[in-house]
Amino acid sequence: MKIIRKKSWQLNENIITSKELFEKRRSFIKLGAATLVSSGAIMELFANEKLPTQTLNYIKDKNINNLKLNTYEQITSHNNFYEFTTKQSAVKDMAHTLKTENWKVTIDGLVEKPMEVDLDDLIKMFDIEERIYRFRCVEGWSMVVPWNGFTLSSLIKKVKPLSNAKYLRFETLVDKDSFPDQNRGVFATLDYPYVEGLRMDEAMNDLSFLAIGLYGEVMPKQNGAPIRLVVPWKYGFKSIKSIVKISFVEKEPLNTWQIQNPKEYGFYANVNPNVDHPRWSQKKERVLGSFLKQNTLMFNGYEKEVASLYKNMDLTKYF
Ligand SMILES: Nc1nc2c(c(=O)[nH]1)N[C@H]1C(S)=C(S)[C@@H](COP(=O)(O)O)O[C@H]1N2
Ligand SMILES: [Mo]
Repeated sequence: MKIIRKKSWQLNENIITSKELFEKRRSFIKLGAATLVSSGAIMELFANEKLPTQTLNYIKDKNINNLKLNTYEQITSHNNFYEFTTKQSAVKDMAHTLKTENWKVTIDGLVEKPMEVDLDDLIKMFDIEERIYRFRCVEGWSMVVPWNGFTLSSLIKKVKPLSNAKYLRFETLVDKDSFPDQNRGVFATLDYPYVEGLRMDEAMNDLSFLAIGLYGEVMPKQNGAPIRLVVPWKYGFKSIKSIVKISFVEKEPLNTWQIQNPKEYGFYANVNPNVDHPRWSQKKERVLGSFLKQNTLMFNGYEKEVASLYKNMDLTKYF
């Protein structure tokens, strides 16, 4: 029986994948029930089979706002991930081609301690917590997700930015074997890599989060495995998936959607019901799984936490 090597961010139990359990169980059934009940280890094996297995160990969010969570099924079946396809319902079944083994993250630019680090080692540096956040896509749909991960600020403190580091720039993996749209040359939907950015004070805000899982499970591929950004007061496109590089820079980076269509998308992309998208209203949103629309909240409901970041800015100009 193969037992996966324990990582500090996993439960202190022997974790056995469901496939291995299934095969073990089948061979035990062949042996017969008498042999089965005699062993404590086997009973443990069955106890472990309660699926889905929770693989992450984390500090729970108290959910003081009483947000109603979307289901795992909803969160993992309606996705924007253009590296696969622009069809939200199709990402789920295509995402298996994303190769997340031996994932490395490069942290470079204006920092005292640049590094290229294995994701497993990076994760070990931080306490994993749960964050239950609203998530609002610029297209007008939304959801509530229990993410697992660590604050971006805790990572920033580790690498010690230099005083001239004013922005962070993030990049998604480029790999033609992982992502079919990157294999389409001039017919690709976007210029890759997908790029996003944050101002230093935005990145240091306690809400800015690097997620490695959701619902206590490692990040599903369609949601941006193995590590993605979550910035809950901004439109979803800021929350870049499958990150391989974080660079500390002096100038405001150009993000993918600004490059793609600067009249419609800017750098800030704060959720704002009072500033319409040029082609549609942003006043309302449809929560995944609901029939009726609900009002969109200023800064997606995080006004208290982030409004001060923008106090002297004209939010119709810096959209
Ligand atoms: N690399 C990459 N990151 C991305 C995207 C993408 O196409 N590629 N789409 C963005 C958009 S528009 C949204 S709404 C969210 C969707 O995240 P979800 O699929 O987990 O809901 O991911 C964002 N991050
Ligand atoms: Mo989006």
